[in-house]
Amino acid sequence: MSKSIIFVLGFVLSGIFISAQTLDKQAPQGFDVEKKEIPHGKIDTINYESKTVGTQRKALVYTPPVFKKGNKYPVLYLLHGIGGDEKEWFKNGTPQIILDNLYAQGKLTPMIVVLPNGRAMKDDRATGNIMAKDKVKAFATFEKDLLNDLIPFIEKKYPVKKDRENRAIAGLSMGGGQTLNFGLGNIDKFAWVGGFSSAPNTKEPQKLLPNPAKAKELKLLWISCGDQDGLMPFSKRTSDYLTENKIPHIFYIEPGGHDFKVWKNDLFLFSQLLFKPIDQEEISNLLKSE
Ligand code: FER
Repeated sequence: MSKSIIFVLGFVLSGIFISAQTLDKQAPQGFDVEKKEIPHGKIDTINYESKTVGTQRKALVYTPPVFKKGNKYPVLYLLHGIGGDEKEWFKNGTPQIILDNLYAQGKLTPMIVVLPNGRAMKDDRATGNIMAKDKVKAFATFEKDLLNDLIPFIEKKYPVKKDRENRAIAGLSMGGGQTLNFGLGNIDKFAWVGGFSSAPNTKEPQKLLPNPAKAKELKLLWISCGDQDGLMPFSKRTSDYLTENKIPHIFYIEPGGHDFKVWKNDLFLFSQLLFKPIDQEEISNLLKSE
């Protein structure tokens, strides 16, 4: 047998391909319930030196249940919303439970997940007026902190693959806007981009992606929003622009509002697509069907 046939067979047999048949539109009951009997990943708190902010900053890092220092892993940077910090996903979205459960079913490519603090300023806590101008601005400043401080730190401290095809970014609301702004603005750094219920900080489409064809280099461009969410126009105008410019992407309108029920479901779906050969059109059609 030729090497390429063995390679392809290996992929198929290990279930590493995701196909529409194996992807639920809504996570099944129990997807976010801790199961004692399965292996668990580990959560670390890290401190990194931020030249951008001039402080030590915190992030959480989730390593998968089977984590061998000798292997190298792709990385997902998962960003929080305007009322949160590096612990928001962990406390309200329990990615460690959702992902442990998916690993137990063989549904994920092993990856490291980094939960940063996306409010890049000296006092980065979600206290006082979270809508204050300087606090909102700090969500834009985070682009520099992420690219110049946090990513290099993670790449030094953890056994990670450092090319764009092994780096993903996703986030909810303000973090969704950051994801689209930073991801589409740095396609040379990220090949997997997921904006969940993206907020008004999302750049206007023309500014977000002045050269739409560049986005064809992405492996996955995911945009989702709850059908009851008042922020829908920001996702819709982005998706419309992509469609007008014939840029493959997934636009998933799901039942729900602006809350973690939606974002947990997004993480459940999005994480299963990461770092695998996927067909965006097939998945898009599946998510559109009634
Ligand atoms: C706004 C409405 C919502 C806004 C931000 C948000 C900066 C963010 C919401 C969230 O992160 O959940 O007008 O302006």
